[in-house]
Amino acid sequence: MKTRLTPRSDKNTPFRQWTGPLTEEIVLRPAEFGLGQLPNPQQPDATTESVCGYCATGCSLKVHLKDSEAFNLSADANYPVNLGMACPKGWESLAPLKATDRATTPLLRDASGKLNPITWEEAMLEMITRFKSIKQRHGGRALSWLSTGQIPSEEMAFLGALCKFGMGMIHGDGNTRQCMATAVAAYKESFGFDAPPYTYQDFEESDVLVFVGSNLCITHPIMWQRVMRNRRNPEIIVLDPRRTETAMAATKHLPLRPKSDLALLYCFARLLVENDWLDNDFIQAHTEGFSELKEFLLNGPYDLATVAELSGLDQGAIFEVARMIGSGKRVSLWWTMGVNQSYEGTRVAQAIINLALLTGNIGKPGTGANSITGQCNAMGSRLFSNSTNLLGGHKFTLAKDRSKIAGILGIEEDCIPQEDSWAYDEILEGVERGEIKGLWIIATNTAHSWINQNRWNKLREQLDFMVVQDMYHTSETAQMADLVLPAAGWGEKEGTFINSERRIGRTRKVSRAPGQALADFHIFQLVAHYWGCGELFNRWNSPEAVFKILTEVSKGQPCDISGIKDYAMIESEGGIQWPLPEGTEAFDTQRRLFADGQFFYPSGRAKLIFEAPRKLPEATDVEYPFTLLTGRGSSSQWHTQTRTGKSDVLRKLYPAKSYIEINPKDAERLGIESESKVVISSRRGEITASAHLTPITPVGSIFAPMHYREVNQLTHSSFDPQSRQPNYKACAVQVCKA
Ligand SMILES: Nc1nc2c(c(=O)[nH]1)N[C@H]1C(S)=C(S)[C@@H](COP(=O)(O)OP(=O)(O)OC[C@H]3O[C@@H](n4cnc5c(=O)[nH]c(N)nc54)[C@H](O)[C@@H]3O)O[C@H]1N2
Ligand SMILES: Nc1nc2c(c(=O)[nH]1)N[C@H]1C(S)=C(S)[C@@H](COP(=O)(O)OP(=O)(O)OC[C@H]3O[C@@H](n4cnc5c(=O)[nH]c(N)nc54)[C@H](O)[C@@H]3O)O[C@H]1N2
Ligand code: SF4
Ligand SMILES: [Mo]
Repeated sequence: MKTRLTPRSDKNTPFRQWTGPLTEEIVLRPAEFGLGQLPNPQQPDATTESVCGYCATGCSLKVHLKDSEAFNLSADANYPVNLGMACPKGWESLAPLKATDRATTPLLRDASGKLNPITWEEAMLEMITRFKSIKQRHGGRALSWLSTGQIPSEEMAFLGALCKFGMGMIHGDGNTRQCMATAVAAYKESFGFDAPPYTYQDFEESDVLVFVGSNLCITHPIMWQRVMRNRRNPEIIVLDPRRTETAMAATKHLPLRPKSDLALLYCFARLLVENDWLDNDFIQAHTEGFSELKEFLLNGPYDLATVAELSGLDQGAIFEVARMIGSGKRVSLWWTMGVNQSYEGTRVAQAIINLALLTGNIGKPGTGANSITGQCNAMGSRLFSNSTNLLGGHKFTLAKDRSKIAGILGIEEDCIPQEDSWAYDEILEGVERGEIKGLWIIATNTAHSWINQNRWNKLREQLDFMVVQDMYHTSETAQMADLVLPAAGWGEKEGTFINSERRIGRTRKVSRAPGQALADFHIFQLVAHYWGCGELFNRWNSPEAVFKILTEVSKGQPCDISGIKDYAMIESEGGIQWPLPEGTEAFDTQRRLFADGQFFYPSGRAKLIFEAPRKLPEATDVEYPFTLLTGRGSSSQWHTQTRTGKSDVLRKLYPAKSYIEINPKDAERLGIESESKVVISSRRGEITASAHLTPITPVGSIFAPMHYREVNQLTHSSFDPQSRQPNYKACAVQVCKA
């Protein structure tokens, strides 16, 4: 197809009247574009359902429409995930759509540095001209993209396919690197595929629930409600240096020293071995590496006395928890960012997986080594973003995988790169070295959330052209862009998300995007068209058509969803967990993996993987004596607050300005008064915040919520070598009165 790249003169031409270079296909589908009609105009006052667009719990919300526009929400009582519950963010999810700082037209930075409104056509021409010129001069490796776990799978897949197969990029990654990469790496190595095994029903059917580095009460409040529905009088054990809301509500809190998890988990495993609290039959039949693990545990410094000293915990408490794990009851082990965001997170996650394998706590109700995912569609990104793995969990490096995908998509095999993409930090290093010149950022706010911001600020200057595609023109990253593309958000577009328990759920368009903002899906269609590779995507003409393609690429994979016929089936089933291969006759609403003890390696066995703990990349010292812990501050704040910050209701529920939590003993020693200003400095930067005095935070550590931009000026660029996930949760800082 030949693309005409002639700009039109009339800047105010409404999108749907464009003729120019748009394909007929796009012109004929205005209803699916942001400017078009809402679905279901026949029933303008109906109620419809849509899965929430914040966290990976994946609650279903009932959306009440008036004149086809959403005006109110309530929690869906019939959905198997949330059973009529929702958290404050869910209840308030319509508010961010109406914010006054929505990006409503594309914006281009002029020579004086100001962002000015332009038409979509001008925006596309600018983006394509600049990116093509970079590609001509430096090759496809000089272009890269950074995306997200917060757009539907159909959009992620389109983006990944467009960038790699259409535009010839090699390197792209997403904010899921900041979040889930460790769990992915751990599962892949241990189970042979990235496969969280559980279903939420396990929260209710477990006798012993162990949460490692997870503050479920505020980060996944509806999962916590599921724990509260457990009628088995469970032991709830929390491993977290802070006495969090979750730790307070638990039956046992182990306030371990930051990053002493690995030694502690090995100590539990050693106690299991020493006391023969093992499921020997399971180990024999379904795992490999047991004798090596045993030797490692018994010969290493993982005895009770050494580990108690190292972790700052009581020997009796450690022993008691090991006994509970080895009790033969239904034990489930859950982890989130206290594990993943670490320089040795993959091994910590695998040490958790090992405990489940050693005790046979997998594949049965109330069990599992269960990574809890963060964003609404982080799980979709893990399978379908086409960044670090080829669509559907395939390998770029395997010829047979490339040929399978090329065949299904009807594209030339050599469109598919034969190498893996760089990870987020490697992409930014590529920018630093001047190898990457053009960057496209979609639905993530790098300038706030990426580790060690000083470095990022310098990187921006290295880029020739940076495009940011966001709902808001005010996000820190959009403010640094050369070109801003206005995107529709959750509620303004169609697609599917995959939640933490592998459940695919529907999200719907219930509101019109403002101005000329378009669904990311349509932006990708436009880019494909203007780039001149629209033909590759002829079949990708609606989210549901793309979903069909995803079901095809998944065939034969552990995540096979070829049995899902269409969106209507997902809705009528109350969401569908993967896998669901074609021909599945009947299936349960709650399904877990590995009921047959068969893992995804050819041997069918899971691997017991271990490695000695490493040194902290930046330990505290006399100059920087505090450990900085970072994480979520409240259930009403979402990440960089571009969305939750727009709700009048939510804003009342948390402090407006940056604060830290510090133990009253440390505060007293330093003469810091409650709510007074303090200066926190690290080797990277210095910030000011108010001090909230609370015994939640242990002596020697401070906690800073990640919702305020300041925090990542302090964090230290260190990464887990297996997963390349940033080590957000431990660096050395100094605190003093302002
Ligand atoms: N309200 C709200 N909910 C959210 C989000 C949000 O922004 N706001 N974000 C979503 C996303 S994307 C994610 S990834 C999840 C994150 O969910 P969580 O991981 O539950 O949240 P965090 O607060 O980042 O980290 C959890 C805990 O790890 C602890 N921790 C720090 N260092 C260590 C350590 O060395 N060992 C152990 N054992 N624990 C440690 C911290 O003290 C903290 O309490 O939340 C999701 N849900
Ligand atoms: N210090 C520290 N830093 C952290 C963490 C931590 O614990 N400590 N946690 C890390 C983790 S786990 C995560 S997940 C990241 C999150 O970091 P980010 O991804 O940077 O955070 P968000 O605020 O969710 O950014 C999403 C962006 O996408 C935009 N957006 C929302 N919906 C859409 C859409 O549909 N389309 C488009 N185009 N744009 C949209 C929003 O306006 C926002 O600008 O932060 C990481 N950073
Ligand atoms: S728990 Fe998560 S999915 Fe459920 S309503 Fe809250 S933010 Fe949405
Ligand atoms: Mo996350």
